[in-house]
Amino acid sequence: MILYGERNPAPNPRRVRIFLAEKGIDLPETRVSMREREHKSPEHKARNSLGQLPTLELDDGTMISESVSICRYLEGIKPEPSLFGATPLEQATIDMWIRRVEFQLMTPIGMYWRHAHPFTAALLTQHKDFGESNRASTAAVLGWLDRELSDGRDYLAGDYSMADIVGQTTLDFADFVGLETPPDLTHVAAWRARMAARPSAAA
Ligand SMILES: N[C@@H](CCC(=O)N[C@@H](CS)C(=O)NCC(=O)O)C(=O)O
Repeated sequence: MILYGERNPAPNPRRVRIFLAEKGIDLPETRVSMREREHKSPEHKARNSLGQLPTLELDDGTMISESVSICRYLEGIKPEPSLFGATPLEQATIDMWIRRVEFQLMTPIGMYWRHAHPFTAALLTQHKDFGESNRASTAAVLGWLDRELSDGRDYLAGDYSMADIVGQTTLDFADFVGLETPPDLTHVAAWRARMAARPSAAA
């Protein structure tokens, strides 16, 4: 297998690296430089027609994109330790939290990055007012997340899972773009500290 990815702060390839570290799977990443726009090259678009990272190439040449889908595949071939849940309820709860993080949290952070951040200004026509509006949207979702975590649970979906990896990478990327978690959100801060203490956080 060949894993195509990019260094931090790119959050989606990092999800897979953290997952691999947690699973104890040794799969080095082949870098596709986003700075050099290699992810939009014909060579990479032949792997992933969206020109995005990460992409996993299987030994028979099959390509899998989407970070969560890549991790689901890897979970299938190495089920332990389980990061997508064992029972139907665990699996549904983890899936619910992955979707909530992606739709509720990653969406405004991604829109801020695309429409308000100077690093992306050369890549698209920015709608600055819309971009800036995502600062308040992100803050509102973080407040909701803090209330969710105030019930005393250590992880988003029960035990540590893929949902936490998606959340961790999303909020670390939010820090990078300038949407830091407000310090008064103590439950989110404690949950993030739990993730940051795991050796996989270095991925
Ligand atoms: N939903 C995809 C998102 C992939 C994605 O947006 N990756 C970024 C790098 S972190 C990328 O390739 N951005 C370039 C683009 O979207 O054109 C996933 O989870 O893998």
